[in-house]
Amino acid sequence: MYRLFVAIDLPGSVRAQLADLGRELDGVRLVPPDQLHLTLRFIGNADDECFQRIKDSLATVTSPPFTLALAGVGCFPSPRRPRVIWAGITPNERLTLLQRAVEKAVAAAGIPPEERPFCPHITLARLKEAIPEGFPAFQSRHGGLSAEPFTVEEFLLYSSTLTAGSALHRREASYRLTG
Ligand code: 2AM
Repeated sequence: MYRLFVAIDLPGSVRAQLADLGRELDGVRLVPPDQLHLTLRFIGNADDECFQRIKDSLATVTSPPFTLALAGVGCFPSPRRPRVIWAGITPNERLTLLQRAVEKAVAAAGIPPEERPFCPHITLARLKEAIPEGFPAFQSRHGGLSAEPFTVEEFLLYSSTLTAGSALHRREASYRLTG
């Protein structure tokens, strides 16, 4: 059984910038730098046959490469009961189109549609308890966060294995963006 999600990976320089950012936060569980990613679609559990269907269906997705820029930091699901702290993404039509194409491909593989709207973000940290005291100051410091823009040239199918308190992500397939 696999626990799957589709994501965009980040260049090392962007990971490093986000890791530096995370270090400003106390009392949170930081996402390890090598696991920082932008989720396009969380799929969840899939057996071998379903995994294969998803893997094949994603290969039909087409998109040209495009540039992404990060902007701002925030928390989900609400400032009063936050669970994660994230870095935001500047609105990007190509990203929206890619996410829709991924959604379509996943649906074609027999996965029920995602009901929640797509809110592109990169999770930096998960909260153990309340929001850290320094968060409002952190948020105003990084309201205009602009890690260097980067080109997205592929997206990936990942499996995630839950271990005590963390998750191991494994690249199952990668898909080049061309055109
Ligand atoms: P996140 O980006 O907010 O951390 C792998 O678990 C990825 O899928 C994570 O990046 C996670 O969100 C995202 N995801 C979305 N919905 C999820 C869910 N219901 N359970 C676990 N992960 C989910």
